[in-house]
Amino acid sequence: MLDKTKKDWWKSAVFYQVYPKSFQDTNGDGIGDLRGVIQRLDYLETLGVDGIWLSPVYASPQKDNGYDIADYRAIDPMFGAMEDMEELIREAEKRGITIIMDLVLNHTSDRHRWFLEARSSRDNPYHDYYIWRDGAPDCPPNEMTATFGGSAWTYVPEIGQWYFNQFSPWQPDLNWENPVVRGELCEMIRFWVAKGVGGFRLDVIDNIGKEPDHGITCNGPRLHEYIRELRRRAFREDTLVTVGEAWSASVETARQYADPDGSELNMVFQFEHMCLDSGGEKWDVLPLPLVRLKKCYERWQTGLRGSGWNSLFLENHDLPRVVSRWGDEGNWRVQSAKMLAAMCHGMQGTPYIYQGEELGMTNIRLPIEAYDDLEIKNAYQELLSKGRTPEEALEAIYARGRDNARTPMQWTDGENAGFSDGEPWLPVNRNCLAVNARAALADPDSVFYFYQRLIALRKTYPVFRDGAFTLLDPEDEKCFAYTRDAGGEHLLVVCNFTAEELPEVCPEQFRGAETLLANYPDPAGPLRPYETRMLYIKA
Ligand code: TEU
Ligand code: CA
Repeated sequence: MLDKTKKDWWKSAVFYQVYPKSFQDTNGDGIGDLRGVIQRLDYLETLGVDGIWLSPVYASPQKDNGYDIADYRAIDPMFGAMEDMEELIREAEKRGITIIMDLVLNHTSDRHRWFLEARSSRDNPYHDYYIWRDGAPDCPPNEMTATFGGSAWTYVPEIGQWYFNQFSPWQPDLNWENPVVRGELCEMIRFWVAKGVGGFRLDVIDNIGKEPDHGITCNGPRLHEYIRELRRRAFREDTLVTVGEAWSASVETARQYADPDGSELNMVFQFEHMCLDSGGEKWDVLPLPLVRLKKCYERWQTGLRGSGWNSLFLENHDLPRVVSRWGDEGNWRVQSAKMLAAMCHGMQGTPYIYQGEELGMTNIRLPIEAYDDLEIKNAYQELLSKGRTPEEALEAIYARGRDNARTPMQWTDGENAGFSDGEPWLPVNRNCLAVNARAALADPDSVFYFYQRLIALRKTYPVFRDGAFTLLDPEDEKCFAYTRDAGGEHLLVVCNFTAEELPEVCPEQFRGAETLLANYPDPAGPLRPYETRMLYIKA
């Protein structure tokens, strides 16, 4: 177990993301709940993770599955009660698992009491909690568009003003320029710290310094000032984990967010590696350019060394399943899931496993009516209006839609995959007959045990945390190989990204080295389809 009283404990940790709506239902309403998370803590302890990043469980109308919060200090009845949350924190702690809550500070729900007050009159004390501009009903303040479709401005006829909503009209942006808002949010964070929460994942934190009049959303001029204020006032304890989600982060800005001087956050959660297989927008699906991926990782690995800290991940609740995306879910599901895991977990940073990733869960293909996500529904219409056929639009959604990651967790091969006794809110993937936790736990060669081993390795060999990264054969389009070196320890990670046999990659130094982990028996000679090897020597 990690010593979590140590300041940088999260550098040796592995986190697991729970998307509670899809994890485990315990009362038959088809929706996962907090008691379900409690029930599955033993499973997570077996996997070996040190913490759970829990997607939002706050009171919410669920327009964006809880990323639209109506009350930051209440648990949504759909997920349970405050007592369940407190029990989860306690029970997790007993198993060495820290609970990290999701903080959505950029916007609230349009049902939040602050917003209901704010929109009721221009003189209301809460009015200035949000961002308002005067204007005529047919003419929004500017052309900015919302992430989930339509204008970024919504008109409220009663007061003759527009409010700013970067994501959707149900998610009005908070006015961070108002110090009272910042104070409220800091107090709210302290409420959760007092309950024993061990840290926070900060949703779209790069957006809080926005300046809509200048079309600025990310990286606004006061962004880092606000984050430093949060650190001073809300994240007071050095041992709290803080993770900033920032789609816009570059290596340079990441050094600010995750400055080792501790003035802002512990680590960034950035997506550059997740955007390389798209064209102009996320629905433009391209094959993975492996050479670009390798160079992207190299830039981040070397660029943050000693001057920042990164998150390592291949999935979350907004992304498709990686085995379907970069692996081969049909022919080489198990091998490619393990290869991708080794590629990711061999690097410097803090790994995050998204629920079901440790089983090699795959994407799903549903009829358009069966999807729930507001982004998918909107994107489908937009793709059609841009001239794509319904088939083409659906293909893009099959490849990139967020509901790929949100199908119920596959626990067993039984009814509804053991997720629920009722009708699940989103269909279960039919491959649960083969892909499920019970089967994985019974099979020593499963993807699950490969992840378990990766987590254990990170705790055993300091080189995983500290080693300097060197990319081998940068121009090789099929194989991704790198080394890590620190304190006399040397690690080699080799990953065949194809179903072809490739020549062996083994620098002289690693001849005769110990194999820490591999996804085929007898790991030597040419690389078999999606083969991965982790070799280790200590001088
Ligand atoms: O996501 C940030 C974000 O920018 C996403 O909208 C992202 O662009 C999109 O999912 C890519 O398809 C965070 C949360 O992770 C996401 O679930 C929320 O919908 C969003 O913020 C708004 O809170
Ligand atoms: Ca339930």
